Amino acid sequence: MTAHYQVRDGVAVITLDNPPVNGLGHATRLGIMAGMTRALDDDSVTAIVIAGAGAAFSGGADIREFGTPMALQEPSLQTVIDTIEASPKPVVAALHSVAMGGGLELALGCHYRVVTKSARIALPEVNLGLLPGAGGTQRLPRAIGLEAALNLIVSGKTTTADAFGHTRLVDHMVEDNVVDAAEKYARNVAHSPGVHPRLRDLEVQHESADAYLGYARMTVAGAAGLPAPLKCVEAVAASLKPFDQGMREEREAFLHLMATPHSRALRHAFLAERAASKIPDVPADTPLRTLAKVAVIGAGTMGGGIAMSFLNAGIPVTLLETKAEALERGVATIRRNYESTAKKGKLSQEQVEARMSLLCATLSYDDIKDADLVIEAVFEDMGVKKAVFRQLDEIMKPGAILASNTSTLDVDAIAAFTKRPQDVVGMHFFSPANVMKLLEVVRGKHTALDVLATVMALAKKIRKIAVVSGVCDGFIGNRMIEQYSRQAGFLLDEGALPEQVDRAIERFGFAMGPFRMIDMAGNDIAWAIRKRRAVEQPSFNYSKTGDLLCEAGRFGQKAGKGWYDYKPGDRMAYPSQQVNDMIVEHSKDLGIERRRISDAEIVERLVYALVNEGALIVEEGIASKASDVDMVYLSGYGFPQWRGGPMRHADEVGLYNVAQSIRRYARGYQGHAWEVAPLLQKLADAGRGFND
Ligand code: T1G
Repeated sequence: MTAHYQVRDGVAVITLDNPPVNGLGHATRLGIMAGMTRALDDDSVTAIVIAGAGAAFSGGADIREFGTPMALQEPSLQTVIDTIEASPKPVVAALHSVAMGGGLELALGCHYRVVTKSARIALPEVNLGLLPGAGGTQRLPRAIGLEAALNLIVSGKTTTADAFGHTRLVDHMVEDNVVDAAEKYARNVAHSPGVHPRLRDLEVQHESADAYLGYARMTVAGAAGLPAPLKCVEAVAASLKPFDQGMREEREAFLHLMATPHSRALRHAFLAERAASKIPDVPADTPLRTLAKVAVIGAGTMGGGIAMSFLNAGIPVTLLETKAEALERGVATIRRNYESTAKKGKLSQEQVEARMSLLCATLSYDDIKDADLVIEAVFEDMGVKKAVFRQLDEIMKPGAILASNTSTLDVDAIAAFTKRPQDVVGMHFFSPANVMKLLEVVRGKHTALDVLATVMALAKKIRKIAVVSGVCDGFIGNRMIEQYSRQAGFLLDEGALPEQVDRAIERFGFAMGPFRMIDMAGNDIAWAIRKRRAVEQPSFNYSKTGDLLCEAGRFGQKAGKGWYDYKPGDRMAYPSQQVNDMIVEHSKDLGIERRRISDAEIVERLVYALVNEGALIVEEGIASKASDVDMVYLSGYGFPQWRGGPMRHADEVGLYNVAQSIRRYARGYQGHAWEVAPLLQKLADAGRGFND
């Protein structure tokens, strides 16, 4: 059982001890119940304190238990809380650091709460497609009021305890030593007359509840088709009813949400994000290299954005350029970005100056030689990379990590330009690098384990979601997006138009469809990749429509025209008659009789192109697990969070069905592009999923 029991001067202290965040798994719930039984049976015990060992009071129900019989196994969290609330002896919660989800609900079931000011408080279940399922929607409104509780529950946001100092959520606030304070508080109330206060006995007051709740329903109605936010509103609304009725309504809604695909996907994404930082063959206790000083080579869009990622985390950066005007332009862009953020009120002027003060700009390699990490973000050309890495090999101190921001080039080939390939790694940021969460960490065949461990720890510090990729063309994300874009082009040949393809996949949940996306990134970039591919892999063909577009100078937003037309100062994408006529004409040239293509087929062909390539990537060991592929698409390519990523989505559809659909498309136009990946077939035959 993962809870300890100790009696100190008449006060029983039950300490949750289930690292890393005292998740309220079955063993912990058993431990609390055992402690409560001992305390209630012991006449020498006059009061009870519940505390958390280590870094948290409790991070809530144990998410790893969800979807298993243990999640609802008695004693359920509900039973534990009911036992606490019914105790004739006062129970005092000692909240420090983190009290979230079921952890906060456990505290709400106690008679009193002693809290450290800085404790992080949240009911974040909505982020998992759920709602607080152990009384939070009923007790929190009684503790802090209907509106404050609804805002906390629907937003899932974290606040600190000092925001609730004046409410029934907090009976006593301390700076630290919360357990001692709670024990003292417990002794004081142990002999207070009458029954001990229970939040369930309070009434929720609101002068115009119906109007307020009507407004709340309206504001969450458009939550991207997600059921949880509205269910949260309804459950909180039930707190205006008798307590037991409200509890029944909360329970029913919780069990319903637990069974939705949205929640399964969001819980998967939560665990996948944390699993991505674990590299199977890199021990968790691998010593990290020092990382105090960072240098970035190249002050262009990527270099500037990368530098900002470090400055935002308070890490000093030396930015190196070869030409003075490029360097000045780069520094000015960084300042301008911070100033515009400050104008939006998201940064103070002091913070802008503090970050700029961490930036040092130079034209001399000499100024970066003692950096612990140098990231080159120079022109995407192997010749240029070779010159840079040869220079770095000469001047950088021993043990410095040499990273390339390359998005397509072979990291092993780059490492071979140096005499220290073990110190070379890829750090593929996504533009804009100071905004996008995804960082592909590309491990070369010689990259040292401590280099990987150091870069993964650094990624967390600069708030990136790092996913390790092996060396291949396009690593994980871009290799998959190439198949996705290929299918998008073939769909145009057969009968679809850009706006139909984009609309279909955006209805599926993507932030942006393939044609709007490439218009923003630049059609000439895709054109260059197709030209390179035509030389390297002639059999790897594409629709010619993309080339026709570029030959007409339609490079995208930057050219004022691409797949769509654009108006100056307006980022709206307007369907282009000229492009649509070109597409129809091209089908005629191919001798294809255009057909009506359903949105369902569009979505399947785009998404299964990702899934199938993702399966090959996992099978080749380029990604160590399918959930890493999901994290790349959730954090870097606008895949809908509530579908959990392409591999998770395929699991939800059923790999048997995915394989069948792929085989159907293999019999169609450009069917040679479809061949069911062996891993996908193997799992389908075994009735399993990628993320089992
Ligand atoms: N269950 C199991 N493991 C958890 C966990 C949880 N609730 N929360 C965190 N972990 C693990 C995480 O996987 C990682 O593991 C490690 O802890 C550190 O996490 C009935 C149904 C608590 C603020 O949604 O927000 O209660 O990778 O890297 O940045 O109504 O974790 O080390 O093996 O995030 O310091 C509701 C989710 C659950 C809180 C700590 N609770 N957790 O942040 O560390 S549902 C949540 C967080 C529920 C009830 C309902 C954060 C944190 P590993 P970390 P961190």
